Amino acid sequence: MTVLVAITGWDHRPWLARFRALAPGRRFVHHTDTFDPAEIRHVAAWKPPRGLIAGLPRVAAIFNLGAGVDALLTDPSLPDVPIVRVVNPDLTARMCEYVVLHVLYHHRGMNALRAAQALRQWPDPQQPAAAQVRVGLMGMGELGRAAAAHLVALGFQVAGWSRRGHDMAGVAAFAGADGLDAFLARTDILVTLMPLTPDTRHMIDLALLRKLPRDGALGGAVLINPGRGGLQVEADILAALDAGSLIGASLDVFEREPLDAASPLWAHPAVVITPHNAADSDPDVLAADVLAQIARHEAGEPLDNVVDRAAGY
Ligand code: NDP
Ligand code: OXD
Repeated sequence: MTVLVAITGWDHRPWLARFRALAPGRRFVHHTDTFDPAEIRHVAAWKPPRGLIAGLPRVAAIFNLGAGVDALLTDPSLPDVPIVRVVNPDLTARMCEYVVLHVLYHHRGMNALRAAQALRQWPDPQQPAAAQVRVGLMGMGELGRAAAAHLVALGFQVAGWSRRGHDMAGVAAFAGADGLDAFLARTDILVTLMPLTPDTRHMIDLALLRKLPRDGALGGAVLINPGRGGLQVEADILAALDAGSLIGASLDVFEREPLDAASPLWAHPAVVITPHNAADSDPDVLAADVLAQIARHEAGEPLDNVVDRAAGY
């Protein structure tokens, strides 16, 4: 059966090329090509046009080409078929690189050091040890747990907060609304790796950021968000930076992407901006996973990494 590749926002051509190279006996079409909707059983999708998948009468499964399914789930017409998301060591390793890079960047006071360099100054900052710094991960799923393991190995005090709690050696566990304030009160560097759902939308607001400590080893709190822009209220991040609830931030994702050229975040000296590339989906790696799962599905075997649609992730 034909596989529909429905990608917007990314270049779809490397995906099509990779799929065709790996499965020359199968037909792959992009959603802008001419095809019969009834020939499609499987869809490989990233931000597909709304209503497109509802128009495929024989669709049996959707393969989301990223880890987060929030964009897909905003389509109210999406048929009730399994949605598979990306869980892959390559994607996980990329996210771990991002988290470690930015935790170390703020831990080592790089914003201040870069500013001093620009002025040809030779400052004498007090550098705390990693063991004095408390990192807190909101979201302890595939990516949060892997990042936590790297941070533990570097010697940071690491805690995780999640919906149902977790059990990971060396990482303090906090769960649900009851555990949130205690988690925030012990967090100098907050890393948000939650999915965007109705429960998590705009959770990173001024009220939450005010609960981060100001007396930690870094002299204040830092936010690192490689999760989703919809988790944060950008005006509140700016207000928290102004008020001293935050001393720095690294943001990979934004409420609207690309970030508006007029956003004050661009020029803020305490903010590092990256263009939603914390963990890119690499077609050379991930197309093979999709094809393997399609083959299993056609053989009547269960799919892996199926999204819980009620939970939204
Ligand atoms: P998982 O589904 O494996 O983990 C999600 C975690 O978030 C779980 O620990 C879950 O709790 C927790 N969570 C969900 N809802 C809530 C809630 N309401 N309150 C508290 N905790 C909650 O996702 P991944 O780790 O694979 O990915 C996380 C996110 O990272 C993706 O959804 C995506 O948005 C983002 N991402 C960003 C990329 C980028 O390039 N910037 C690349 C890849 C992913 P529990 O364990 O209890 O279920
Ligand atoms: C993802 C992403 O969810 O790239 O995988 O944002």
